[in-house]
Amino acid sequence: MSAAYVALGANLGDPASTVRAAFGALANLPDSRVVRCSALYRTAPVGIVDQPDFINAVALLETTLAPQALLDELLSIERRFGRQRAEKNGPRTLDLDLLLYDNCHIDLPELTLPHPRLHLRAFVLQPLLEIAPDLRLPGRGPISAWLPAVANQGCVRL
Ligand code: PH2
Ligand code: MG
Ligand code: MG
Repeated sequence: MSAAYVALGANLGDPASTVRAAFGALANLPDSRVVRCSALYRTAPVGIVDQPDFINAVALLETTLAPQALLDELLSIERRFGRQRAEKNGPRTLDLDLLLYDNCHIDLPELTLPHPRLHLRAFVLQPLLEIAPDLRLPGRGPISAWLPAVANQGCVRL
């Protein structure tokens, strides 16, 4: 079994209901088990700031799916929730990002592991810290060390 951390994000429709329903979709993935789910967080948009606030969360899965197979499953869930890819980093009904998969390093056009920006985003670090306080990022040390730098990003636990 491998450990995979997945980030959930939504800011269109009813994002809190969507993220809760997405936890359910993750629980139904083949050859996988949801071990832990964070609370929901209301977060200020990072990047394109002129869009609605996000609801974000993180889940820990145990899985025997390979990283790319897991990614394909996540993209399939996004499509089922009506995801349309218009503007990069723009508003979305559901975004599921693979953050970490064991200590794997992968550098492919469709998948970079660890996620290259996870240590710069309060909306990922804060829920990660909640479910895995001792987690270390391969090559970057403990996640707790990265939190002070993102303290100015709006992120409120619901
Ligand atoms: N996702 C992005 C860009 N900006 N900001 C917040 N607060 N939450 C997100 O999930 C998010 C974002 C690209 O995936
Ligand atoms: Mg994303
Ligand atoms: Mg994504």
